[in-house]
Amino acid sequence: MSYFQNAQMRTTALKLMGALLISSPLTSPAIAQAILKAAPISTTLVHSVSGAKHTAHKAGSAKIGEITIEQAWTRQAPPGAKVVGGYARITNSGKASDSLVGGSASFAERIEVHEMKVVDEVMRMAPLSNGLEVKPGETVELKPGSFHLMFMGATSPKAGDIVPVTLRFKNAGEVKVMFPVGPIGVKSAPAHKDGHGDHGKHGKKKHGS
Ligand SMILES: [Cu+2]
Repeated sequence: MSYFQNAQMRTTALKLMGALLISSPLTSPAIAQAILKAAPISTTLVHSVSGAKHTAHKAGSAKIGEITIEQAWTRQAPPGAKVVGGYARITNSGKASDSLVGGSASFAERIEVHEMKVVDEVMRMAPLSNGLEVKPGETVELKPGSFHLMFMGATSPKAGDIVPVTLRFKNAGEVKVMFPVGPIGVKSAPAHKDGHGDHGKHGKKKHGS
């Protein structure tokens, strides 16, 4: 019998190996990438649709205070582009308003929080100087064509990688979120589509604590 009881466990293990190897200075990034590629991204990254307890350690998810971040992602920039968008779903389960005001990432000079708005009948993006408010009990989606993070002066992350980003909230403070990176031009999260059929296969299994 195989050491790994099923494909899901094997996949998760591969992911962990890949992550460890990437963090090890002794290992070639190419080897780590090969291992990550061997693990189908769709089965492992995000099982975080519900259950805050379950989300804290998943790629794309994090929690700080009353703020929960889910389904964070970014994408590879087109060749030559120095800016790239970042997206996530942010929920405030507290009793006070909070605002996403910025953050930092090793691959970007700075992070701005942008909105899209129509100026002279043209959709343009503009920084939100006071940040993006998330009211008590509300969920705000950062997504293409709407609110988004803008990684400025960025060295593009590579499709298939998972990159650390620190998000800063006015009240809750800073939180690190791992952003899966999708291919150039994609309009939705690389690892997760609402309604995908994957949950049933491993819903009863533990995958991490
Ligand atoms: Cu923007």
